[in-house]
Amino acid sequence: MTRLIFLGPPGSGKGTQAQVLAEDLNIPHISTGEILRQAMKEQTPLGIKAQSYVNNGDLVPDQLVQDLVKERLIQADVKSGWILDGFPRKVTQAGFLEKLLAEINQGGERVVNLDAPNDVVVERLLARGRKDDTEEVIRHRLDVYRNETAPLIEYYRDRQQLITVNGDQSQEKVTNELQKIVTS
Ligand code: B4P
Repeated sequence: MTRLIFLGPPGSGKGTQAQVLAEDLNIPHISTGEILRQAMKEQTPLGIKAQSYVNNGDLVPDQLVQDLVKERLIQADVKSGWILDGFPRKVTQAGFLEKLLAEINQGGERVVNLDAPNDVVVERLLARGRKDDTEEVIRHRLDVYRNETAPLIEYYRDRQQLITVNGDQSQEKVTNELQKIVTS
């Protein structure tokens, strides 16, 4: 049973690696960023509320993402495991998740901290060129990461759930390391 959380700055490879690993393991890849972008595309009430935050590189309010994570984690397909990519992103969201997982009997999750230096992630994101991948928005997302998300590294280290992987390697090398971790 694999339950993994991917942490790391924007552009560190969370989404890229989570997708590969989830396919390998045949478990759902739950990306809050993807769910929000899909909702924005379809202009659902969630998408309309989220769009200015996502486009500016700000975190969407906790309540919105927490509701969507809760709804997703009670679906039948998560019984065989899951990979959470991009959630939690704040200590408040981590507290919410801890409580939720206890309620729905889904403990034992491990946390992968994918690390990569700022200049590397800026270059990758500029090359990708999503709507929120302009230089100004990327710099802002990195500030938000440092202030809001990086404290989760200590949070999960204290709970002995943290595994750090160097994201500044080829995609294949990172995938190999992650495959070793999930099979160990
Ligand atoms: P996300 O969708 O999570 O976006 P991200 O942090 O930029 O990372 P992503 O996973 O897409 O990119 P990756 O590193 O894989 O969030 C977007 C927005 O949604 C947030 O800013 C926020 O507004 C909102 N949001 C999401 N979750 C939220 C939450 N919990 N609370 C509040 N708001 C939330 O890949 C980047 C690029 O690098 C790709 O082009 C890839 O091909 C390349 N790449 C990856 N690995 C590489 C490697 N090893 N070598 C070379 N290139 C590589």
